[in-house]
Amino acid sequence: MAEVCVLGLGYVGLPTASLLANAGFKVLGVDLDEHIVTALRSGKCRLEEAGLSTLVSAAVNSGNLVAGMKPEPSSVFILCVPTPVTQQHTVDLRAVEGAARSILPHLKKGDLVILESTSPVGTTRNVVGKILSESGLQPGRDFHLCYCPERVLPGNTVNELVNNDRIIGGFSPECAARAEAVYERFCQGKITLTDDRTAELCKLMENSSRDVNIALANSFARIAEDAGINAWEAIELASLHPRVKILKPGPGVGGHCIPVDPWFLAESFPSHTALLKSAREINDSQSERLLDRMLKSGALKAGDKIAVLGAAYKADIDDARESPALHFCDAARKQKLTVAVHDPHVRPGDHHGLVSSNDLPACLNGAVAAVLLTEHKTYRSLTPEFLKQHMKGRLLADARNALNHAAFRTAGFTVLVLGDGRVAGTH
Ligand code: SAJ
Repeated sequence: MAEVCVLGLGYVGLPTASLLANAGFKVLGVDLDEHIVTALRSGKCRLEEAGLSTLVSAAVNSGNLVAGMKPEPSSVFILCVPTPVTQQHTVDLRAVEGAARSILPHLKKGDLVILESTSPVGTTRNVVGKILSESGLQPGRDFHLCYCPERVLPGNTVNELVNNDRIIGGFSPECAARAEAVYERFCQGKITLTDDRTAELCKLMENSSRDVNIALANSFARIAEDAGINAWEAIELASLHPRVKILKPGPGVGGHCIPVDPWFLAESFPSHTALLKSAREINDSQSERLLDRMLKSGALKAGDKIAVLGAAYKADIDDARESPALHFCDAARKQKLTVAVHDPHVRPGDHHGLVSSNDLPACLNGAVAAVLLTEHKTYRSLTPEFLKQHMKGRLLADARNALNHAAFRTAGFTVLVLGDGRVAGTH
């Protein structure tokens, strides 16, 4: 019998299962995708994350981590399954419900069930707890039930899983104390106990707050563009104020968390979420605005090719879920432009074929314009000579303020920088 059963072996479940196994627990990792299970059985991990493959292979080689497609009896069940948002901006809890149902036959007195997936307020008790009550066992009385949100930053997952402070929300204080005994085996951050509903709201507040703050930076970028000012400089100067810290503008907000989570609050509390909805709209329309500026430059016409540099939603990761590149490509194709997307990390087969190639010259070849959407390290050293060698045209848009604009302008490029409204040649 496993001591811990982790359901969902994605960006959070896999490192969590591995850390628990390396901390000495007998762990069963469960996923419905047989490719993930097969890969894990041979000690491999498909995710590109610093330190993750070493962690996974150590856990598998120790014999403490095994993989399967179905849960088995265990003392602890941790649910790390996706909670996506639908086209109508409502939460899709089918994976949580399915995971809860899959452990129902195995649940026994004294077990601990933890939900980690980001979820609307009340999901732990009203969805997971309710389903598990069909066993005749009650949360808080017969088994322990908790909500323990993850807070890790993709790209730094392993480090943050160990070192971030953690919140544990218990259905009862006893439930929370039981979960604390599990997490403290690998978590070196401060662990604070609360109730399940507060922990659920807390997680949604964290990501909504970041979304709103990015939308604020993007609004400032729009103002600066209209006013003929460089927002990047203005933001840096405003952030010298001791109580002001403005985030960076960009082509929008991607990933599976920040663009999704505010909708959970909007769905449950429509009267109090005008600010959150407005932030979503601003962030979602950023890449289309950039395309508009490119079109207004007059350098592009129907049929022309644009090279999109960067499909991942942020620098130096291989994840393109909800990436601004998806919005940009859709908008460009609507304008009858041909789009070729390059990314050094995202595989061409992933994300419905978003990435055309991992070969940069092939992507740039014959392009009239190039647009940098993700500031991957490899792009920072791009030179005008390299782009000139492969591109047909000389339009360059930089959504991350990451390139040496002066060098490109000197080499004859028209350079549009998101958030910089100054007229070329005046700076
Ligand atoms: N972005 C900007 N400007 C900024 C910062 C970010 O445009 O100044 C963009 C990024 O380019 C990216 C998006 O926002 O497209 C999100 O990136 P991120 O690094 O802010 O966050 P995520 O989605 O990778 O991870 C977030 C984190 N939440 C917070 O910082 C509050 C992480 O701690 C959570 O664990 C994670 O969501 C999650 O799983 O919920």
